[in-house]
Amino acid sequence: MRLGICGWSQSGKSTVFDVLSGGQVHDHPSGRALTGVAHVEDDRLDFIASLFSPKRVTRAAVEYLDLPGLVAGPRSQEANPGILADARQTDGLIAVIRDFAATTVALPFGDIDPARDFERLWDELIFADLEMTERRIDRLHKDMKRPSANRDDQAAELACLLKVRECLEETRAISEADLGAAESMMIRGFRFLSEKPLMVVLNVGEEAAAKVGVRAGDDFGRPTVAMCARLELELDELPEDERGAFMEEMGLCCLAAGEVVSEAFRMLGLVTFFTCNEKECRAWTVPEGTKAPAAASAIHTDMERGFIRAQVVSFEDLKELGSIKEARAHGRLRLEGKDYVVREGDLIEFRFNV
Ligand SMILES: Nc1nc2c(ncn2[C@@H]2O[C@H](COP(=O)(O)OP(=O)(O)OP(=O)(O)O)[C@@H](O)[C@H]2O)c(=O)[nH]1
Ligand SMILES: [Mg+2]
Repeated sequence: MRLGICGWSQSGKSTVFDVLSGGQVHDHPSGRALTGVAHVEDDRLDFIASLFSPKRVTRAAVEYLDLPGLVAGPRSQEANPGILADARQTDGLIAVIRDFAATTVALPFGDIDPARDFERLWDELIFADLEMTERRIDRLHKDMKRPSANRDDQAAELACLLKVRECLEETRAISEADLGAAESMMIRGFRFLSEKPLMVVLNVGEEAAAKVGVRAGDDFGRPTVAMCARLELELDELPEDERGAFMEEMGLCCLAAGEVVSEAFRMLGLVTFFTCNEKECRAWTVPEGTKAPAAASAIHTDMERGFIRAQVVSFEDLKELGSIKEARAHGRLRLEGKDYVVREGDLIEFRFNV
């Protein structure tokens, strides 16, 4: 899974990136996108590992892309589509919106107004998509003037892109363009930005740090997590035994980084399941609705081909009963067939035959 971190310049994107990717990178080259991989902290995996004492614990991995800041003002329409081109190669976007008032950090629009900043960011995404659509429409018009063996395909693509353009011109997401299944397939290769799952990290100042966490009923109409990115980064750098006292001093009740990852998984429609034996305990992510054999193929394709059954226990049952043995004794260890849909938190042992 790959998530792009985007937003206006100086909104705190690189700081959020450092928090999410565990602060491994300290040098953010200006004007270039930077990639970092983070392993998702998960208490459930730690609990399961404590039961099996495996040699290795492997966490789910997320790749983050720290994008250069979008520019406001006259240069925006020429500069921003280029900056956003990298953002197309992601599965979803995290928009970092500034809500901290440091006088030393420049404000692209002169003042702090998260709702406006989000709206303008959305306009930039739409504009970049629109520009790409228009380029393709022009190309098709030109190509269609010449004889061609695939005229029908060209005409179908043109009709589809005209619908897309109409939608974008009204600053609506492409998902609202009312496209049929074949049309949706046709435009998949464009990797439109306004079609991607999008969430917001509201980067709040130190004085509002106590209010971090998930926000419902937000201003943005998107899943939103409030975070004081700079403070969380400072906390990451402290020895573990000093964190509690520092958090108390700053009035920080909890950390938001974990919430961002959970919200991102939710918005992408991903579920996490676990496998564990004496060798390795591991977290895997698959799209919601994945059936057991396809989940097994995430581990090894042979396991899908030779799939016989899945032995499943939910994390809640395992936690409550404390061991696989007790789960079995209470009938909570289920044997599921090839139509079983994997659920969030399942611990699965695949039985297969190759
Ligand atoms: N006071 C305060 N400063 C912050 C906070 N988050 C980020 N900053 C500061 O704001 C400045 C910009 O942060 P970056 O994370 O580099 O912002 P960016 O969005 O990556 O900037 P560009 O890549 O240049 O667009 C840095 O000096 C940060 O220390 C915050 O929550 N509070
Ligand atoms: Mg940056």
